[in-house]
Amino acid sequence: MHIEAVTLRKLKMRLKTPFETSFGITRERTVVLVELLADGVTGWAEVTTSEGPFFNSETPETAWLVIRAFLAPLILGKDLRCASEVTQTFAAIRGHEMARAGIENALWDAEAQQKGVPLAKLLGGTHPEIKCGVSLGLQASPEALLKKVATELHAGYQRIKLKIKPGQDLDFVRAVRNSHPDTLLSVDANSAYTLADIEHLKRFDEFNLLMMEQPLWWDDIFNHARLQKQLKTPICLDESIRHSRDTEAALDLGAARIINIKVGRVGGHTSARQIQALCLARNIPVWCGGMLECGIGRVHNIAVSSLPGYTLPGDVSASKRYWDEDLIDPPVEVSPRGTIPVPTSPGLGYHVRRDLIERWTTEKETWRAR
Ligand code: OSB
Ligand code: MG
Repeated sequence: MHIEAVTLRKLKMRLKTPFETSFGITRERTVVLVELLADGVTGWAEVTTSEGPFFNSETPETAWLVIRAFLAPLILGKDLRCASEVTQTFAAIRGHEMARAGIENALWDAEAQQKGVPLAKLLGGTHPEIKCGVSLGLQASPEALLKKVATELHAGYQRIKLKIKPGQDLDFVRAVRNSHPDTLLSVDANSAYTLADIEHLKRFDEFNLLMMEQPLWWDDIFNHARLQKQLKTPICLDESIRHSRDTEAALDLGAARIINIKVGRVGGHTSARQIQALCLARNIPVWCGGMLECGIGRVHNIAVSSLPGYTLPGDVSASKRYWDEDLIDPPVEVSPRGTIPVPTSPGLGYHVRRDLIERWTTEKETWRAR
């Protein structure tokens, strides 16, 4: 693959409803898209940064800077045998996983198109459809939350994840569990607790939860191992897993029994596959997390979720839960059984809506091979 050009765009996209986590409220997403031209084919990917450095340390602006100053110059005019080779090209770059993933994943789309295969197949996907769950943001009251849960279960979603934080946790979870005794239910704290809360966190054991996601510090593994020893509920790590070595450390220490794989957080498809392979070999269930992506990131997530070992419903759900209009055609739709079919046409398998992308672009920069 000869890399001819890289274009970055920033788009503002208003969410249909604000999404609140323990680290803040998102009303409008700043979506960063990568458009990469290689051998006449255009690959697309999304840089999945949050609006500020509150999920991990990256932001749309840090990713833009790192791509402009360091990543794009390393690949422009170069020839790569395949997308995964870029991990060696980028080996000197420390951190900035989401920036790296934006470039690498666009290369994967381009490679899939060039080879005439679906991205899911190129990644090693085997499932014809993926299982879908939803992530529900913090709500004003247990009653409001119960209404949301009912809507999503009615739509067919197979697992409900509730965001929690101190002061908005046990009562909310209890209300949902009492109304839905058999639903696959999990909670996600996005690092809102500390080890001082250990007695409090133990109280979640009574709800028969599928997992508790990232209760402690965003960059911690060791203290999660201390906590897991005291909990019956399986811990799932999200924020603190950046690559397969983190995963190995977490599993060896007993810090988690389930791993959330986000293709941006771990630096791209190659790293995501290493984590998937490691967990599969150790019989650790994985699932694909979300970052409120537009259609382009969402479709990469569908492909990722089709690999062996993704046995739990993920946070990949329908476009219409987030957007009035999505950047792909058709939008991502979920069946009444709570599944999404894995595309079988080459590349992403959805049409990218350039018209909308152009209309909503607020910033754009292109770098070409000289
Ligand atoms: O921790 O999984 C998370 C959204 C933004 C940042 C972090 C997280 C989330 C979600 C939403 O839970 C998942 C989604 O629906 O995209
Ligand atoms: Mg999470």
